[in-house]
Amino acid sequence: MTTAAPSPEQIDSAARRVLEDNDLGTLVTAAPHLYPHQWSWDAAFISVGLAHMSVPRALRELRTILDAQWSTGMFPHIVFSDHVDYFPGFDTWGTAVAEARPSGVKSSGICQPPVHAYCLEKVVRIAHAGGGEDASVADAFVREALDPLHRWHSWLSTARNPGGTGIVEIYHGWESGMDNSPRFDAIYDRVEVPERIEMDRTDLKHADASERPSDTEYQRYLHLVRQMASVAFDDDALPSVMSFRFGDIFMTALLAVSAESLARLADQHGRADIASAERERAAACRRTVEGSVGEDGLCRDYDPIERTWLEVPSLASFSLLLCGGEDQELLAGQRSTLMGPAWMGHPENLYRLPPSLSLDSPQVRPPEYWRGPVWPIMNWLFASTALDRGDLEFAALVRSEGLTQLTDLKFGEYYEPRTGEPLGSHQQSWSAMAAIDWIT
Ligand code: 9WN
Repeated sequence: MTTAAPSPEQIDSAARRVLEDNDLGTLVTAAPHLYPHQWSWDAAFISVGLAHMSVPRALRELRTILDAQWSTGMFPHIVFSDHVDYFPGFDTWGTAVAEARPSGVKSSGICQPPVHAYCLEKVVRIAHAGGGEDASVADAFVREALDPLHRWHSWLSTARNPGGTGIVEIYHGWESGMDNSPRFDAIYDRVEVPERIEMDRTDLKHADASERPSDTEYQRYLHLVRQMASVAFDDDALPSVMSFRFGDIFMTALLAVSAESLARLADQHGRADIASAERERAAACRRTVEGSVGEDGLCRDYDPIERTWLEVPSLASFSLLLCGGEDQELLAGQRSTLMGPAWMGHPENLYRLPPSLSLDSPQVRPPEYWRGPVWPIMNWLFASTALDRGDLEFAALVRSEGLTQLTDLKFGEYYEPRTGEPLGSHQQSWSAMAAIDWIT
């Protein structure tokens, strides 16, 4: 006897339960065991899910991000809760010595992709659709958040643009959010770890080793943290000490997306100064993303040391679909490649969803993390930005396939593209958020 698939109502209520269970009051953990703290871009996405449940709670989540902002403008990638079962924790990060860190907040010392203003705009729309008190608290929050968000974007455009290319530069794969994607392989090969660093891989207690980065990769990750700590996380000093420097085209596209959102929010609140600066930023980032497109029509990351483009097709190669651009042919080309037989339409795929890597890629290694699996949050992001650009067909396809994938009610962090097996953490908050936003 086959059991009926859960209804949208059942998926929605299971997803809401995930956010409730992971809620520590001022922050929702990215996942119950594997990630017991607040992650920056996770939290932004999660706030959209929370807004469907309680607008004040969604704003509280975003407030925790703002409270953790460094004096430089950076939003740190982790705000630590009191949980100790996570490595590397606050002490290992060494950010106690970072002058820019607000003293009352324990955080890591790197950033993650800038999706905050984009998600805040979604929260505001949900609040306004509800009206009443929700709309006025959301508006009051926006008025307070405009300057911090503007400083965050400006930091990305200055401190993280040391070579003036306009491509957001990162100093750790964790900053990209796509940690062990083959995008970074050539750059990680330059990272030499002089002596073995003591590690406590708490992650391997909560996820299968075959789905996580290797020990060799983790040694490099930790070495980079040490390099940053050696200069007390000082932005000016980082470019000269870091052995990992990478021009991230996906981050650049997301900066365009968020800058556009921030410009609209600023307009709504009479802040023409921020609106015009953010609109300029968005246009410049979009031009940079367009300019990264190679002969195959895909976006490329940049190696700021060798000053060359990096030709490693991955989900990030479709960054133009996130931010849009002037050249409609380029956009149409990326859309058709992504939907085609090497990517979403691969004959071995269980669902027509955008994978982190093509199953035809020489570097593909599902079930490993960002080397092939399908990520529900990426499904949501690509569907949501497609909808914003008016591509209803793409958005509807990904929503429908993405929801079917989530009928297992596991809310996997990522999924095996061929079998649909949930991988990494289960009850992952941002996967639950995708379901809530799609259904509600
Ligand atoms: C390191 C929390 C985070 C996501 C990242 C994802 C993974 C952490 C890890 O989990 O990264 O930051 O330990 O693997 O790659 O995108 O924000 O969900």
